[in-house]
Amino acid sequence: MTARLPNGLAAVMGGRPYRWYPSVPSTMDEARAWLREGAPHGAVVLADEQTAGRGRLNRPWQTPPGSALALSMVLRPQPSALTHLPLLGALAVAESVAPLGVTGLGIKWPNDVLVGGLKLSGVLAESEWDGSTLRGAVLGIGLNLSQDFTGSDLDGTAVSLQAALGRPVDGLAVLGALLTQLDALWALVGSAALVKAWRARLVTLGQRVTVSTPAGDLIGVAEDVDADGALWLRADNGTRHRVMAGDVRLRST
Ligand code: BT5
Repeated sequence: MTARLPNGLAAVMGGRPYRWYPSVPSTMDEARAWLREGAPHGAVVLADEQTAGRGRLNRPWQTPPGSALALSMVLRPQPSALTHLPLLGALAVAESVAPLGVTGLGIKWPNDVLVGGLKLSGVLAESEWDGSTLRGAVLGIGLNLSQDFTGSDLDGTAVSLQAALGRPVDGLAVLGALLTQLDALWALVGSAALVKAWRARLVTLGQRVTVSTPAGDLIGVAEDVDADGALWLRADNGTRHRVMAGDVRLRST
């Protein structure tokens, strides 16, 4: 494995413990295994390619070789702060690519980073429990660097940083910026300041949306988010709903 480490990765990682794989089913599983072995807070698993990358609800996440960042960071949060991890991931991605001059950048509730309505990055937070004791959490981030989605099954829904900027990107520099943001924003996890900064980048508020939840679809206006990052939706019949997890689709009517 070491022989194939990409040049410059060690410098970007500094003193941070990390494991890099040319190809792995999912960095989530590697990071969870490492967490169970005692990985410290901030340890990172990275892969050039994932053969079974996953999103929420076990949906597939595509990471072809040489084209994207795929990483999972081991975190040791308080149980009460678990709801903030998706916010941390999405905000860190947005803040790390914003200085590159990406236009139309925003976060779709709760944790998709979009450019011009297309998905640039997805975030997945998972936790490891020992009965009722939280062992730790893993924050997974997939960030498209250079894929061309034209003609693929994600044509019209996904975008890479290179396509958004119209120029090649330095993946190591993006990784460095992302890790810097994750470390800095970690200090805000559990606080109102994190929610405020994340809320300021949300493109969902004030929009008419369909929210698919495990309990079924809700249609209405996305009114606000609360201290946990939950979405408050005013349904067409006037009732208000608090949604902790779900998928949002913008509606034209
Ligand atoms: C997510 O799920 O967006 C979370 C994705 C997390 C991926 C990272 S990569 C590192 C770590 N290791 C893993 O195995 N996972 C994490 P969700 O909101 O459920 O979105 C999944 C949907 O996004 C899929 O059903 C596709 O429609 C779409 N999708 C898949 N690959 C994509 C890509 N590369 N770019 C944009 N959209 C994609």
